Amino acid sequence: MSAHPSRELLERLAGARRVVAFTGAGVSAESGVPTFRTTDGIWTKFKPEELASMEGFMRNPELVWEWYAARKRIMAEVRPNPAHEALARMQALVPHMAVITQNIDGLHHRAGSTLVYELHGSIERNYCMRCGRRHSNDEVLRQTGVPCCLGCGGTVRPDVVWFGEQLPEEEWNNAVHASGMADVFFSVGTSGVVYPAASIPFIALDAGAYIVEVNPEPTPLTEKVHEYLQGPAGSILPVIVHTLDSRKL
Ligand code: BJW
Repeated sequence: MSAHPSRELLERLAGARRVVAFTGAGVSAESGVPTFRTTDGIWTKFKPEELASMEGFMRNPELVWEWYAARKRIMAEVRPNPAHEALARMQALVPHMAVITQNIDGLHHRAGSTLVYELHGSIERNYCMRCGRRHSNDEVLRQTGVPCCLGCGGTVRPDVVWFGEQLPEEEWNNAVHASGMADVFFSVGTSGVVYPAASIPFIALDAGAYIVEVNPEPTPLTEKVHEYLQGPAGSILPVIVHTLDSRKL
């Protein structure tokens, strides 16, 4: 195990036609966005079924909205970190690059990645549970408590995927397709325990991709990968991109 990319990885990247990066909360940790399952993660303080499920929302919508309003404010302030920036730069160095993210923070887009599949929705969107009308964060944060639809008065919820809910079909199908086509596949900053997203690296593995994991801690995927780069994504990914870039000069 190492924090430095192998010669094989660099050669495979230099020859790759399609590269995929699959990311989780760890890629945004160095931007100041809390992760879920690390020792100081969100789920050590809150129960997932209370905050990220329809049952929890129906039981206590005020509590769920209080949590999302706070996270919306945090995520509006944070900036992409060197890991997001490295992935955005990587797309200029390979013929085709897709980012598949479980994160709702929009930081890959903000760093400049252009092909991003958001499997768990977006903190920037909200919709009415009765009529489907979309509401901006400004519109919901201006209201106190549980926001109401400006059209029909129904209850508005964040456009994110809670436990027990299906992932957005088009994003999921695109992610599966991209993973099955990848020559090199990075799994970055995810504990790999939430399904169906956690099956994405295995689709790439079964299709013959070279699998690289970047994470300070091992995960259920670690023993299956071709290369495990142990450490923070904000240190490891820039080194890979810099080395790849200097080889192309
Ligand atoms: C760093 C780092 C640094 C730190 N650099 N790395 C058994 C029982 C009950 C349910 C199930 C079950 N088996 C399967 C299920 C279903 C369930 C599930 O998987 N549960 C498991 C937890 C057991 N899945 C679902 O319910 C999904 N839907 C579904 O299955 O639908 C089926 C269906 C079919 C037909 C009809 C209807 C339904 C939906 C899952 C939705 C997950 N939603 C959340 C919240 C999103 C909204 C929000 O954020 O508010 O998504 S939960 C949360 O976990 C969030 C994340 O995207 C997701 C994954 O977490 P992630 O990204 O991996 O973060 P962490 O914190 O776990 O890991 C961070 C990692 O980073 C760590 O490894 C660190 O080491 C590392 N790290 N610093 C690099 N600097």
